[in-house]
Parts: sequence; C-alpha cells; structure tokens
Amino acid sequence: MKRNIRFNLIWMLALLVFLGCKENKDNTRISEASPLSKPNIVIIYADDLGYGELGAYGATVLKTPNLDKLANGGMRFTNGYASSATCTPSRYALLTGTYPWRNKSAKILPGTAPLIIDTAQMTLPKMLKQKGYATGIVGKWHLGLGNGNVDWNSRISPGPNEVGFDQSIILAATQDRVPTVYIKDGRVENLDLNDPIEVDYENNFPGEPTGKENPEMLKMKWHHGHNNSIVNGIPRIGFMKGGESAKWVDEDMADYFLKQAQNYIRENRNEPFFLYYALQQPHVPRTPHPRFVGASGMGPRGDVIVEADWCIGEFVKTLEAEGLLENTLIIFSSDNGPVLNDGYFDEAEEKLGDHNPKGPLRGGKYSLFEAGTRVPFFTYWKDKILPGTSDALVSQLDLLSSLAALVGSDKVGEDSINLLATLLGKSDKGRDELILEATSRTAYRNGDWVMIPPYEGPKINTQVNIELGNDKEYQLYHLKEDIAQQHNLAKSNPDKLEEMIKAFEKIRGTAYQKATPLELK
Ligand code: NG6
Ligand code: CA
Repeated sequence: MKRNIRFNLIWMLALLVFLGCKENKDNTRISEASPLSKPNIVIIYADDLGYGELGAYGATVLKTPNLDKLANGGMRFTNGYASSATCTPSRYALLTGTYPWRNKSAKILPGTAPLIIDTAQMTLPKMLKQKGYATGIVGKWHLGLGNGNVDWNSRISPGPNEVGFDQSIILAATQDRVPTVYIKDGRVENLDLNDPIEVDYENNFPGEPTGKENPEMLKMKWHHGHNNSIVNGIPRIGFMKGGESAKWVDEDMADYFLKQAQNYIRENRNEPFFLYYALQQPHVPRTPHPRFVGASGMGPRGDVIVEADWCIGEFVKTLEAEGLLENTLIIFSSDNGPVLNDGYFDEAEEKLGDHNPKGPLRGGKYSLFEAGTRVPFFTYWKDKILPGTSDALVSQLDLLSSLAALVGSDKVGEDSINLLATLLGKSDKGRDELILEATSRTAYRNGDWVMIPPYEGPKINTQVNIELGNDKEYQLYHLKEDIAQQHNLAKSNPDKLEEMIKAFEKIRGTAYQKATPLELK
C-alpha cells in the first residue's frame, strides 16, 4: 500500500514536470519543477553609455567586438529604454520595477544619501532569492546607504544586502564622488580602524587639500564641479578624510570589479545565480588601466569603453570555461545616455573624431530627448535566444515582472510589464506606452509618438553642451519618421497632441508641471 502511494506520487511528480515543460514551449515559461531549468541571470549595466556607442548599434570608429558578439548573437532592441536620463532613478527602476518619479528621493544622490529603496519593497534580487537564486551585485550602487548619518567605520546598513542581495561588492555612489572605497557586504574593504573615514558633502575637514585650492596636486583637472577632496590626483565631489589604506586606485577599478564578478560566478556555479554587474564606465573620471591608454584613439572616454568591452569578453570567457554559458541569460544595457564633458578636462570632445555616442538621436545624458534614455539594450542566451533585432518598446522597468515570469514567480513591479516572450525573441510585442524621465521632468511615449510637455529652464546645459528638451511649447515627434526629433508636430497635429497629453496625465497626474529641474553641482 505504502509503495503504491509512493509510486503514484512519483507519477504525479513526473506529470507535473511534463506539464511544466510543455508550458515552457508554448509560453516561454520555464518549469518550476526542476531547479536545473532555472537559468543563471546576469545583468550587465554600463554607466553613461550612449545609443550609438557599440558596433552593433552602428558605431564604426570605436571597436566593441565582445559586446557586438553578444548583441549580434542575441536579441538587439532598437527601442530599449532606461527609465531616466540619470543614474539613480534608472537603477531604482531597474531593481524595483517602479517609476522613479513615484519616489521623490530618486534623484542623483550624494555619497552620504540614505538608502532610497524601502527594505519592505519587492526588488528583482528579492524576487529571485525567493525562487532559490543566489544573488549578488558587483560594481556601482548609487541608491544610497544607511538611514542617514552613516558611520563608514562600522557595518553600513541598510544597503544592497538588505534589499535582496546575498553578496555585494560596490562603490557607494559614483566614481567621482566620495567615499572612494569599495564596500563589501556593508564593510569598507581594507580599512584601518586607526585611520577612520569621515565624509561630508558640505564642509571640508580642516587642513585637507581640495581640487579648488591645490591645483598643483592634480593629475586630472576639473571643468565644472568636482573640486572638493583629492584622491589619487583626481578632484572629487564631496569631502573625505582618512581611510588611506582603503582608497581605490581608479585605474585598477575595471580589473577589480571583473575579478569580483568572475569569482562570484565561480563560487555560485552549482546553484542558479543572479549577478548584477554594474560597470563604472564610461562615467567620469575616465581612468583606463595603462593597458588601454590610447586603445581607442579618442582619449580616455573611448579607452574606457574599449576597456569595458574587454572586461565583458573576459567575463563571458569565464562563463564558458565554467560550462555556464548555455544556461545563462545575459541582459545588457546602460543607465542613461552619453555625455562628453561631464566635469573634467579629459579631451572627450576634442578627441571624439567621427565617433557619435548618441547615434541618430537628439540630446544626451540629462535630456528629455531620446538620447537621454534610449540606450543599447540586448538579451543573449546561447542557443535559446535566436539572433535578431526587435523594434518593440521595452524598458528596464520591465525586467522585474519579465524575469519573475521566467522563474515562475508571481511577483510584479508596480510599473513593470511582463515582456518575457519579447525579451527572449519569441514575440515582437512591446509595451504600448512609457513615461520617460530626465532630472525630474517627464515626457510620454506611445507607439511611435513622443510628447514632451513645456518646461521652464535653459534649452541647453552649456556646461555639458547637451540639449535638455526644455521648451515653452509642447513638443510632439513621430519617432519612426523622425528619429532625430527635428520636426515638432504639436501644432500641425493638435488631435494627436491632445490624445497624448490625456494619456500621459492619466498615469502621471498633473503635478509634473511643477517639477523643478535639477541643478548639476
Ligand atoms: C552630476 C555631476 C556629474 C555626474 C552626475 C551623476 C557635477 C557638476 N556633475 O551632478 O559629473 O557625476 O551628477 O551622473 O557635479 S550619474 O550617471 O551617476 O547620474
Ligand atoms: Ca549614469
């Protein structure tokens, strides 16, 4: 009798597995019954990489063979978006599946800002962890740490480990902001407690040199902002004292994070893992390792893109060597569009030559025009995703709900749409509509149309030399016919404009008109 029950149970289990697999074929759902069917998931996220920066997206002068191999061997999206034209809000959207304008703290953060993700909130790593994944982040964080008033010399919490990551090795904010140290699972690496770290974004510490007062100490000169504490000859945003032994060497950062990412996949190779590999390139300060100096002929900005491309090549080699490539879904994108001069004299403009970081788009980082948020976006899964190009409208917001569907979780993000079939190249259906954000101002895309409401403020940020999208008039563009946003159709197509405003306000409300654009300082 007992044997019979066990026998029946085994058959029932087998049937469940079979049904699960069948669903897999029809619906691109992977069965939950077998942990082996859960692919590893890696999100590689560049910082300030533009739409036209990769060979696979039309770049010809700058060479990115490793990224091109993935982009051309997977599903390459031509209408893939970051939620925002700056880093913190885009990262917030990526991890929470929630529009960042719903959270008033989701703006470019100083290194001392508290964590802006509520620890009770659903996140991508939390969802995957609940489904049995090991979860890790390596690289740039920039979502705040602690509850305000962080003591950098003891465990820093809450942070990535409190919102779903089992392991974290991060830089707190940006490469140009203090504290310039790596933080591993909440503790500053290589810290000597006899030389404690202090950080302040308002006042300098008495006697400490600054970029403003000590230009003789600088190996990289500041153009705007970036004239506070000096670390490694580079003036930064914010003041920092102490922590000498813990300070990173900028030129080694790419190698450091690569090694951490490689170690992570080696250590977790026997269970399904999620790795969020957040590159620091090509954000300022651009500090290629000496191996890459001169590699692009475009100065440091091009060189660090070549360096990032090399890192991804090495990373993929490691996946291959560990026998993991076939079972790993790789998603690549960037947190916002490109900028040349973002505050340092590093010849990004002077040496650009014929390279066009924004491709055919208008604007750039900080902009409501397309180049602010439309970025390289591709998925790669060896033998599972067939090579192709998709024009479907997809946002990084959608990764939470889509990956939940992949691993059989019912978790969804507030603004995240399950586009799994599209991301895996099995459907060409994208979202219908999307709110775009740039430094607190929002615009609305629907189908091939985009509408930018009137905003106060300068048309161009002259420091970074980027058109921001501000105008006293409504702007309406048909992107399929006018990808460069040269023909404002607001006046000639009032019906469409009206329809777009209505649909936009239905999601956004009307408070957007009061959004004060952020000052870069
Ligand atoms: C700006 C910085 C810029 C960069 C940006 C954040 C100045 C003048 N400019 O305020 O250099 O750090 O913030 O970039 O300080 S992001 O990609 O992380 O959003
Ligand atoms: Ca960025």
